[in-house]
Amino acid sequence: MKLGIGLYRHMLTPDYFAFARQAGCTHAVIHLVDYFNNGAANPRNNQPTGGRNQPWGYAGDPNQLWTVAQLQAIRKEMEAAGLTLAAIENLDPAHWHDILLDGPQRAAHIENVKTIVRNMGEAGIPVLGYNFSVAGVAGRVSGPYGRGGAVTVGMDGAVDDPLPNGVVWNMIVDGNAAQGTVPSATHDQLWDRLQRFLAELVPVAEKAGVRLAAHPDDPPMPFVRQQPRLVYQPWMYQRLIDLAPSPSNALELCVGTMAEMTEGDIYEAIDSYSRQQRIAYVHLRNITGKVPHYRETFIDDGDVDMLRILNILYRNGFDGVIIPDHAPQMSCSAPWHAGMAHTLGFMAAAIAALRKSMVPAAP
Ligand SMILES: [Mn+2]
Repeated sequence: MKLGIGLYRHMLTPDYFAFARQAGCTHAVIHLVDYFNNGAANPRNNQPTGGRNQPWGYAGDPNQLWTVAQLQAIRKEMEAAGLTLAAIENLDPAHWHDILLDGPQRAAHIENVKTIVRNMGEAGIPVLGYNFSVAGVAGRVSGPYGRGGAVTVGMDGAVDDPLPNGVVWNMIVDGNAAQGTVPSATHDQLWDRLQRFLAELVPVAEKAGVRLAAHPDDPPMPFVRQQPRLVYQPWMYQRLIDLAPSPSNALELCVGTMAEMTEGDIYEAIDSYSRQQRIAYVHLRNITGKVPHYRETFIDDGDVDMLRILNILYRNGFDGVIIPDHAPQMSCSAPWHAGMAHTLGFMAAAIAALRKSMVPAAP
């Protein structure tokens, strides 16, 4: 088990790399999509929240794919700072929105993702996290809900306003789109889109030495903004795994999102997926409640027994990276850093305790 950090695009700087090393991280997962791009309601000092009818920001340039040189440069810069680049998290909706929508540019967008996967393989970056979702992260609220009044994120009931044309995965892919809304799909249609995506991408990923790692739907509701969700109960991850029996068809397992789900047992689910060796990396986050009413909490303060989760992963021989997902904002001049440092300290201590414990890791 390796301790890592997640860094947004604007955090890919020497200061943040040094902060991660100082907190004990050996690995990092990075975001190359700038979720905050011209997003007025979406400040950079916290996770992009996705409130009611508030897209995060503008998607990137549809014609600029991440190049091998660009990816290699970032990896080397991080290595010089003592960090291993473990994964890129999320595709830019500009590059693949018509795969999600089954739209007219689907074939070109499949080629985009194939190119990105090949470029990552060539640049030595082994995991691509993705979220196969039309509406993306939306419908959340933010406020002083955490211990001691720390600002955290949560949900206060379902959001079913339809998705406006030009918005995909809660980012603006077309600022000049015609008035109107994105038609609703069915769950079967969305699973069919995922199946076709995996059929085309998994062989390319295998060849490139890259694992595709799926995040569950956050928030995990059957529908958000009248668009269906894929993985909104713990057992639905098994359906995704079974679509393509390959180590390159893997999970970006999000403990917080799974804890927000209304059915199943999170400990049994994580035991099952880690036994199958299908977890590429883990988002660790605690919460209280269930959708559509939950709150993110400090790592040591929610409904989930984090030591039990880490013990299950350790016992099953999980040797991938664990990163804090989001952390509450602490009251000081560096709220993001303080929240992350608190979470990373807890995680580092838990991992150290597991290594010293009498429970042997699986061979
Ligand atoms: Mn997550």
